[in-house]
Amino acid sequence: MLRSQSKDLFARARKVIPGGVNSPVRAFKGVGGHPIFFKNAKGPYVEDVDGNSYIDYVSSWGPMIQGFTFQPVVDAITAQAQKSTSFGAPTEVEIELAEMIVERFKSIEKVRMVNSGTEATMSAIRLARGITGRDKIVKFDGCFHGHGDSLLVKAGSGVLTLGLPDSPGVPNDLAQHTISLPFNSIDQITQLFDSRGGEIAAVIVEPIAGNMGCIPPAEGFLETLRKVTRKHKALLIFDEVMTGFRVASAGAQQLFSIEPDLTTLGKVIGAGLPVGAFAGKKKFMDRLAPEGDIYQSGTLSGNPLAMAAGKALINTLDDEFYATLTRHTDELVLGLMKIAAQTDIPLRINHFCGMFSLFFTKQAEVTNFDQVTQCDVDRYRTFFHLMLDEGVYLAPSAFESAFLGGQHTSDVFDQTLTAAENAMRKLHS
Ligand code: KE4
Repeated sequence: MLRSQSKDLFARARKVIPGGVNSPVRAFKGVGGHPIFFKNAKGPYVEDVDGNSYIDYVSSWGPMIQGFTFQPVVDAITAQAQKSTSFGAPTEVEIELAEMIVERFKSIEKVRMVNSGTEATMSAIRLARGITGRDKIVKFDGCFHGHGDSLLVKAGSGVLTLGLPDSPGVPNDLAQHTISLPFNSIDQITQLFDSRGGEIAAVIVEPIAGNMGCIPPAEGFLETLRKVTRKHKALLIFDEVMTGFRVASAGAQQLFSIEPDLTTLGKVIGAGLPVGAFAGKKKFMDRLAPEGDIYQSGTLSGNPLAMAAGKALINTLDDEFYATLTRHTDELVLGLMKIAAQTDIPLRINHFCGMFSLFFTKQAEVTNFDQVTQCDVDRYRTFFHLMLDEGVYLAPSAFESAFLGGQHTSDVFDQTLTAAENAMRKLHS
């Protein structure tokens, strides 16, 4: 496939945008080559500036769970734009989206909207520190919670892709308050709380890790986090920016029946417009200004366009939608595993409703960061480009999850599996 216009645009972009992109993972550093510039998308398909069409499994990193240019979302944005894009004052649509979230998440009584997942997690951390009067936070290696200073420690996603153990610019005085443990390390989290529980404000976790590839929680891991945080009066924060409204209507906390103290959301709740949210019980959320003394704010927080878009999208995400998406995800994963077996390619796939990750490895399972780093990233890189040339757009990094949604129907899977068959045959040769 010719992608000369993307290449030219990338050269032009690099003159005025750092690295030619507005977010590092888009730069293809994880897979080599230059990024693809898109101009159009519909349903499960995206079209690049050279006129090439691809089946998309990036889903704008999660929001497009009903596919691109989903008409109810387009109509909602268009209608709202006619009334104004923003007021800087309260609107009814903000209440409506907050009510939808409260209705679905048992652990949530109040919601504060922000403009990104990063804002959501950094605000949740400040809230937890303010409530407990403690400074230490615990995260897990390979989990990514956005680029807030306290959380850029052994992070996943783009940080992992670029091999940046931590980022310069984060003061040591701050980084020292972040403790990062191996994901799924039940013993280590128990020992940490037994020895230093009284210092810890919060544990923040992706309940299903999606930023080192998709890694499920080990049996008892989330339950242990819930137990030790409750015992030592620290807050448990589920970062469901990726899993919220994706793996189930009420995210991973619904799948695993765990009630965190705070939840962060993003992606799907904005339907592709900039939105994040942090939420929890009244007793925690009412500590936020102007009700309480812990400050957080945002000029465009609760932006009516984004609220209208999120509401229109979430309105279509009912139980039947998730049952179908679960079935479709299983169908695609089974098909890919069959092809790998037929072509004798060692492949593991971790998956949940609407998301999956490919690990090229002979390891029996991939359940933590160390095992992720032992996977064949070069083979992923080659597979990515082979699939691209077959018209399938996967995540441009081995340390990301792939996403599918309501528009990925069986005929789309047939096209995908044919592409995978061709790619894996070439991979093997
Ligand atoms: P944003 O600030 O990018 O909206 O959200 C940060 C964030 C927080 N928590 C989780 C679990 C996340 O996955 C993310 C962002 N996800 C990445 C993709 N893995 C965003 C893509 C990018 O960085 O460009």
